[in-house]
Amino acid sequence: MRTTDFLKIIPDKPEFSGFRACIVADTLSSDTYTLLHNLFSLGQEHLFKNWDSEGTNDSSKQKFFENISIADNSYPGGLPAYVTNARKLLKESASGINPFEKLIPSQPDVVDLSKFGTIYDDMEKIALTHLHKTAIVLVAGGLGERLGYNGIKLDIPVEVIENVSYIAHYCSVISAMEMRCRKINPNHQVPLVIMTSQDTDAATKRTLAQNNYFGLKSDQVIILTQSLVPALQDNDGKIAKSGTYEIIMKPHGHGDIHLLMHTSGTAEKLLQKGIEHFLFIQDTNGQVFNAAFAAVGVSITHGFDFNSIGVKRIPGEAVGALTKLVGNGRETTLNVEYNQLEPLLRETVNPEGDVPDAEGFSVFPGNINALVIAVKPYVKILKESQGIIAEFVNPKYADSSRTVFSKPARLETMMQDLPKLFHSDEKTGVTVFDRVWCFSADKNNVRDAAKKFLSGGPPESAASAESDFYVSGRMKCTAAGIHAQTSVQELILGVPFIRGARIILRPSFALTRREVSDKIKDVFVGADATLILDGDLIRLESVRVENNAALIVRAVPGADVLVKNLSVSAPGFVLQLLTAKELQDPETPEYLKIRGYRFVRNEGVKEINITKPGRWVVEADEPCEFE
Ligand code: UGB
Repeated sequence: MRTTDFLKIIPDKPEFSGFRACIVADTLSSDTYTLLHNLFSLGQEHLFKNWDSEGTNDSSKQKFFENISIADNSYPGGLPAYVTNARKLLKESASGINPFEKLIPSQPDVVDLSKFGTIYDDMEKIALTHLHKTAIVLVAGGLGERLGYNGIKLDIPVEVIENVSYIAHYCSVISAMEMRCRKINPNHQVPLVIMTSQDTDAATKRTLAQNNYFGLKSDQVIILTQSLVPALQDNDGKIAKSGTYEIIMKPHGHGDIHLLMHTSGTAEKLLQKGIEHFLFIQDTNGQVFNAAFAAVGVSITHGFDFNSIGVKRIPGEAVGALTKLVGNGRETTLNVEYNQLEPLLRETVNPEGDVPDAEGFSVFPGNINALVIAVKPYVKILKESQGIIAEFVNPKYADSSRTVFSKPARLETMMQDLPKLFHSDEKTGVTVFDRVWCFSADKNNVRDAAKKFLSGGPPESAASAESDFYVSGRMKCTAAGIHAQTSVQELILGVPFIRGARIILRPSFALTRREVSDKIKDVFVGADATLILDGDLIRLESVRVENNAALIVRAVPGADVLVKNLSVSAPGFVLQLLTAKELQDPETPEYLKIRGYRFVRNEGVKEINITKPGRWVVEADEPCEFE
């Protein structure tokens, strides 16, 4: 378009004179002209009001064009598509259209794996044969500000005995998966896709590089970065500004993962490479892999194209509810956000809303955003939707006229909403696990966590996540016949921490519940004792780790280590509360402050490190190699 033609669409009003002058004198690229033309056609001329003439604030103008071009390029169909989608959704919202109109909610059908047993083990066994067809997708665009941690949440330690971070833990699971794939393909790499955001991208890349990708190869880690979307100031979808040259940008939500899996071609590429299931996980859930493999087994046996790992949920809890919705000629199981569930239930099936059962739980399991998605139908849905999954808008209206916003809104999307685009031949399912076994996130700072605990909800803080991490370690061992003692619950800064045996079975040692029982016989771990096992060929027979003592066994791949007839009793790791001074002290690491304690290592920690492959027996102090 020529400048003279373009000028015709800019209103000939004083408030646009600066912009007109700027355009005449400028040498904008043809892409920018197209974008400008689109913005004017979309009624976004307010963006150019009161611009200075050429020569004044030119760098701000330049920045404006850069930002708006990024927003245009990041969204399939560009800003015209974004604004068109926004107008439709804003209109529906303003007219109070109920997204659940004519839908009747009921308890979803679930596969119940909340108890261990043969079926549980069978599901894990099936998943083990499928590891080479599984890839991990980690959404990590959120910052840790809400929990008082000024860094990426992936860097927070899951536990502070050995300070293993969430990302290190997840990568060690991937290495362990690869180890088990070696029989099929010695060079197999399990793909890891990480979604970052502007807030987390640089720090995530830095942490990976500084730690040599935690043992993975850099080319198996695919990083996709989500962009912000323009905020909207009114029902007409006008893009909101915060100054003459700044547009307000806001996060689009974790559903962006689907957009990026599509636009980057990652989903399609991994399908071509033989990946059949994606396992979607969040940034801070240390227990997710306890359940994830059994869930993959369920997806395979039940033919689920979308399988949500579900947990028992307390009515009103801020966790999405997995709900069967029947109506409009269809029956689907979807995530209904907790704030939508209550009115939906009241209007349809129960005027009392979401009521607790005899055990205090809702009949609608909680969605923890741990999802198993079959890749083939996924790629099909992505192509159909361009990766834009069930966007919604949630404007805060200034009054009942629903015409004025009290603050700018934006379109949002959630990863768990993918089944909203499913056809009748795609199958969704829910697999319910014991909550502590599969989910304990780190989302809240100590003060908020203590409040949540007081009001009867899960605290979801660093301390409760670590406490639950150990609880799940004890569950794993108890199910394998090990005596793992539990002790009292103590409140640390108002957050519950359950004392008991701290058993950390690194993924290298066991990925499935069955692997634990195959490797450990006649073992006792006392309250406040610590047992850490790291190595795929370690076995324990007749071992006692007395109260407060600690035993760590590490072995390199190929080291077949039998630890037997061993008893450890000297004090190992001791939990020490931070003092009020330490809590205030800028020198105290934030990852400790968000917990309120540290573990102090004593000399009595018994550590067995086998650094050479071979067959080893450890009975007394010295490891002994034989054969
Ligand atoms: N995340 C991103 O990667 N990008 C984003 O733009 C936003 C988040 P939150 P949320 O499991 O407890 C969800 O913020 O959205 C990542 C469900 O809606 O912790 O409040 C972020 O880094 C809810 O139904 O969760 O709530 C993190 O890894 C319930 O299931 C992940 O997305 C709840 O999660 C989740 O982000 C839950």
